Amino acid sequence: MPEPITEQAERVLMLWQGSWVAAFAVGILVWGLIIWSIIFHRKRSEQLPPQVRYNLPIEALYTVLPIVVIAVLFYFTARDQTYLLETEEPADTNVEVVGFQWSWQFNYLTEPNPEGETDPRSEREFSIEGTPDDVPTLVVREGDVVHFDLVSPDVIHSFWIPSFAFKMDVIPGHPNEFQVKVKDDVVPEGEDSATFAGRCAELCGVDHARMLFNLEVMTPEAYDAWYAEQLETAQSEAEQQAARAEEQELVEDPRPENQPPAGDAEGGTETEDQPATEGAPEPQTAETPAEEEGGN
Ligand SMILES: [Cu+2]
Repeated sequence: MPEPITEQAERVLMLWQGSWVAAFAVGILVWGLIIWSIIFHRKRSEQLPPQVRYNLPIEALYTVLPIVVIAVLFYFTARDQTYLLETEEPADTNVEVVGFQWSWQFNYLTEPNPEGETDPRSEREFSIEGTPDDVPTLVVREGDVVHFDLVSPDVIHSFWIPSFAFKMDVIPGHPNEFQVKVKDDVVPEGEDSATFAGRCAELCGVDHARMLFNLEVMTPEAYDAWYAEQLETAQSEAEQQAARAEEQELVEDPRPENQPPAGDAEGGTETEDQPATEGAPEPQTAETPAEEEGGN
């Protein structure tokens, strides 16, 4: 098992270890009984041993004991599952994870987007998008509560970070969510960040195996600097885009503004009535004086 880097992963590890301890206890009991009967109840003579049946206490025991074992396992599983899917605590960071064929996009949002709306209330601050050749890096801050909204535009993927000891399906049309509390001691002393592996855990097509990403856990100082830098880059990009769009509008504007009145105002019927005359306004001005003349 990889070293858990979230409080939730710690819980998963405990459940896993606890289940093994329970399994071992049952195993030791069973192996002990087998060995005991092999050693102390070997065939001693040709005589058939006394045949017994319907031992009520033993039958009750081996009915009740498995039920107790299962009930205990069930209790801890249900308790931990509830804890792992808890999203009540306000998150410090909100990341919308878009799994697509075949990479990931991480959208940093101002608030969670559990409905997976394409036009969410929450603002998108910036995005990190990968390709199969250019593996993206998801960055989180040490000690943060990080909320993940999982959405897919195409097929089912699975968002898996082994160090979270957790994975969750990314399903088209069915947004999923979970959140983790990153532990405080993830980044080694004297360093700015620690990197972990992430991958898609659901066979999702021919390039499924290339659907990798990195998780970088940064110290608060490093993360804040990184975040500010991302915001700045996103802002200047948005400004550039706006400037480009404005330029384009200036170039394209004269046409759409001149054309619609000519084509739209009088509709198709007018052009059918007067196929020879060019432009609608002219016949209109010609008609009005004619009407006035008729009235007089
Ligand atoms: Cu996938």
